[in-house]
Amino acid sequence: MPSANSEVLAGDVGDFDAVVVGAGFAGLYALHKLRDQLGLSVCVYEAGGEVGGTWYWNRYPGARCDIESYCYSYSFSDELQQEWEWSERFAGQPEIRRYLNHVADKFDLRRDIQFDTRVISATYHEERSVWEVCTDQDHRVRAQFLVCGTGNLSAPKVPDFHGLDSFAGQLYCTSSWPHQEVDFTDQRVGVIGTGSSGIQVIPEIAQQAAQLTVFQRTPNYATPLGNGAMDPEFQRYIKQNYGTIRARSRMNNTGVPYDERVQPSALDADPDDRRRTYEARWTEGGFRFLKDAYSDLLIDKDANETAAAFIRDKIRQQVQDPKVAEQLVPDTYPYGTKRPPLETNYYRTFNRDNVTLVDLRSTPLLRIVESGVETSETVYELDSIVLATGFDAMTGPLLRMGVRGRSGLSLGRCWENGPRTNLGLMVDGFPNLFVITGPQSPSVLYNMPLAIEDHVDWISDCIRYLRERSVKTIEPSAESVAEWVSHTNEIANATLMSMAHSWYTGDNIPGKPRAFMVYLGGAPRYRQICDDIAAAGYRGFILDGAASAAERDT
Ligand code: NA7
Repeated sequence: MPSANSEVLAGDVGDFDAVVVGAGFAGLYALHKLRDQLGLSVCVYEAGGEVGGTWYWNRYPGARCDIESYCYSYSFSDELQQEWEWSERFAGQPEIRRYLNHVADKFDLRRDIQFDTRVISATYHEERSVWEVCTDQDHRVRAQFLVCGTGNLSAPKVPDFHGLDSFAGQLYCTSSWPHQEVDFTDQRVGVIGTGSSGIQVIPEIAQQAAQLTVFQRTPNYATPLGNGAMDPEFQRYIKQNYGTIRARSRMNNTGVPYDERVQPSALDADPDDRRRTYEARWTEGGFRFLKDAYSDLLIDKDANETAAAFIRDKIRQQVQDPKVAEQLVPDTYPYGTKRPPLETNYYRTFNRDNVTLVDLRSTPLLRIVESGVETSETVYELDSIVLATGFDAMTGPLLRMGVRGRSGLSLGRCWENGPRTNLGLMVDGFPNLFVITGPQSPSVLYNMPLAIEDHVDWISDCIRYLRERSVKTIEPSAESVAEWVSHTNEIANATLMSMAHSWYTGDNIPGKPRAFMVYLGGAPRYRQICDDIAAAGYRGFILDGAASAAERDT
């Protein structure tokens, strides 16, 4: 069996059953599942120098997950669950990376991963029903199955600020932070961007820099993360009850075993009760404020406004300067329709003498100059600029990979008006191409490790089904894709979620087609749909060029 270990020289690497792209949470589990449980020969390509994916690249100070770590972790191995100890409720990036390295060691994954190697093209050859994958290290490899574990937030957006190259100081991106520690002591630092990454990095840099200038275009609704040391008693409880906890997590739309106290309507609640509910969820932290209070917050604008108003008041209470507070208060879109960041000391950071907020809505950023950032008002002289400007989310990582399906059709052409998938897992015209947590699946609105496990399990079951029947190819029918796209749009349109300009809709990337890219029907319902389709012999899919057994029988 060929191997993809680092001894492999550039050139023709040979034939595999499956090529997996990416060695983050998704790629690691896909390798384990396909190689160790299905017995396939698997080659993994990873652009980073180690395992970790998102958690390899986003190593900026303050980077941390915002789903509780005992949930934001694999569930597939009870031994792994039992042996790993989380030190904090919400683990920081170094700890998550240590965890993923532990997983790679435990399951002996590295020997089949080619690091520092980026896939630059993947072409489907119809006559042989194989994918040919080429890398920037001149590897060429063929496989029956191509499994993309490329992540949803792995293609950084670097805004084309006029003059960016002219900046004489240091330029950093949160999404590709240097490996060596960055020391901002005595520096004048500018951070551009106040999404989740900016909101995590700003309080950290503020503690070190001589002067921090935050350039904010759109204020966010950030609620407290509620982090702290992991309570040993709670850790013991989790380990004793992991099975139940995971089962409950999987039945929750966020993938976390919240207490199921969510009430139907914020509007029906007595205002005092509602305030107490919001106060309690605020204090408890995590996504409880959004997901565990009232179920109409993302459906009814007036209901949403009750939560938004509560958060605005909280921002005003935390920020001493009323003018700065007003600039930090979001008022142009409903709460939760941009990915809501969770914060630790973010708003209070603006009370520090060394921190200045620049409101880019009233004084737009004109250009980057040699000495810093020029807005319509002035030039901010800086030693370092940190870009926390986000990602070409969901579709970006796939479209940058140069994928071509039947008849040489590029994925970019196929998705020129937005992503088109069945279940967010497969694309018509691209046989045997599987996307883990792809667009139009619950993905980023569910707990990612569980979303990944669900998808990898489905993919693995599908491949097993094909192999047992000597079926060479599977792809969704054009009709099933059209139905899924319209189903996902219909659900999204019944919510407030498209009302903001966000990476959920592609609005953050100039020229990107607008489409809501996450399935909003909830992970439990979604999982049931996926299971039903598989149980019906892959209804809606074409096997070896013919409709699935279920459709032939009807
Ligand atoms: P986000 O959430 O997309 O945030 C990017 C931030 O950068 C946001 O405040 C943007 O303002 C700002 N931005 C982007 N382009 C510009 C330009 N050209 N000028 C000024 N400001 C700009 O990315 P994050 O990395 O913070 O978070 C991504 C996800 O990673 C997060 O949701 C978690 O799931 C993990 P805007 O809002 O567009 O006005």
